[in-house]
Amino acid sequence: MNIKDLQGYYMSIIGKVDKRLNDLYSSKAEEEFNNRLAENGFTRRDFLKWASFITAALMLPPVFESRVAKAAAVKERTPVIWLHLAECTGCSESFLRTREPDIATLIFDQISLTYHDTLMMASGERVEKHLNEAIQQYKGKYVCVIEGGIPTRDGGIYLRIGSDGETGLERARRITKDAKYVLAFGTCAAFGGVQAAYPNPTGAKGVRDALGIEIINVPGCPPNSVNMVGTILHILLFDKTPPTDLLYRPLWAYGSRIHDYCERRAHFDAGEFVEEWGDEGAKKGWCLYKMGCKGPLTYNNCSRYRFNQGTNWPIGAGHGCIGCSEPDFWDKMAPFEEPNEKAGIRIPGGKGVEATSDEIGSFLAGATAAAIGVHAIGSVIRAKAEKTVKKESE
Ligand code: FSX
Ligand code: SF4
Ligand code: F3S
Repeated sequence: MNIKDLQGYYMSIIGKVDKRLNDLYSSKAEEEFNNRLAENGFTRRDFLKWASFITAALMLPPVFESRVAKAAAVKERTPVIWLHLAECTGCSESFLRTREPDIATLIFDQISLTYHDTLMMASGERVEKHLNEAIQQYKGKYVCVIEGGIPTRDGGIYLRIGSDGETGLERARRITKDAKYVLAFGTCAAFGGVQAAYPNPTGAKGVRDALGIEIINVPGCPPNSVNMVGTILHILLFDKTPPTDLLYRPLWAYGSRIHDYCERRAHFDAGEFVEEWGDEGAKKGWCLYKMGCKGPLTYNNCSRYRFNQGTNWPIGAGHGCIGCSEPDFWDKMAPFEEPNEKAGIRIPGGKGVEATSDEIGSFLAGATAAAIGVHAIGSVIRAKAEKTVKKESE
C-alpha cells in the first residue's frame, strides 16, 4: 500500500471500527475517563484538541476524530507489557515526554500498562512474579512492547535479566509467544541499533530477525512520542496493526522523508547551505545538507512533530539528521557530519532536483549490502582471532 492510499483504506474499514467501538463503549467508562481528565487539570476541549491532533498524525480522515476520542472510553483496556533489552532507555524517555493528555492519563487510563521494567517501583522476585501473572491473566490479549536489541551470539548470554538470570533472547521469546501484538519501539528493537553496529560483538539483532516473528517496527533512536502513542492508539482503535512499508514501519509515520517537511527545505531549494559550524548560514538557519544531514535519505515524521511536546528536534537544534530510523544507521549513515556522495542526492546548482525515492531506495539497499559486507569482514577477522586465541590457549 502507498501512503496516498491510506485515507481510502481507513474509510473502507470505518463500518468495522464503528461496530467495534459500539460493542466496547460504556457510558460509565466515559464518565470515569472524563473525571480523570478533570482530576489531571484537562478540559474535555483540551482532550478533543488532542484527539484531532493525533487523528491528523495518524493520517486518518477527519471523520475519525470523534472515533479516536471514543476509543479512549472503551470499557476493556488493552494490557501492555513493556520490556527493556539491550538499549539506553531513551525510547521510554521520549515516550514520557508525550503530548497532552500527559503520560499518566494515557498510560493508566487509555491503555493499562501492566508491566514496565523501568517505570515500576518494585524490583527483584516480586516483579518477576507480577510479570508471570500478567502473562497468564492476559494470555493472547496483551500488547508486548519491546525496547532494545537482542544479543544472540553464544545463545544470548551477553544480556541477562531478572533474578533467574534469564537471557534477553529467552525472555523475549517467552513473553512474545502469548502476545496479541508485538511492537518494537526504537531502532534497537527494530533493527539491532547501536549494539548491532560494527563489529557487533554480541550478535545483537532486531526483534523480528532474532525471533522470526511478525511485529511492527517503530524505529528512531529514539522514536518521537507521536509514533509510539499513535501506534498503540491505532491498535486500540482498530484492533489491527497499521499498514506498513517494507521495513514494517507504519506508513502514516514513516511514509515520507525528513527532507520532505523540513523547515530548512526552502534553503535547500534556494541553494543556501551551512558550510561550516557557526558560520553566517548556521546563524540564519540554512540547510544542513553539506554538514552531513541525512534527512533526504531518512523516512520519518520528526520534521512535522518534533520531540518533547513539540519543543524541538535535531535539525531545529542546528545539527543534521543522522538517519536514526533507518536500519544500520550507525554504520551506513556515517560519517554523520559529511554528505554521503554515493547517495545520488543532487543539490541545487547541480541538476536542481534531489534524488527520487527510487534512487534513494536503491542507495539504501546498496548501503545495507555494503554494511553487511563490513560485518562479514568483521566476522572473518573475528573468527580468525578466535581461532588464534584458541590455538594459543591449547
Ligand atoms: Fe535504542 Fe531505546 Fe536509541 Fe536508546 O530503548 S533506539 S539506544 S534512544 O533507548 O532502544
Ligand atoms: Fe532539512 Fe536536511 Fe533536507 Fe536540508 S538536507 S532541507 S536540513 S532535511
Ligand atoms: Fe532521528 Fe533524523 Fe528524526 S536523526 S530523530 S530521524 S531528525
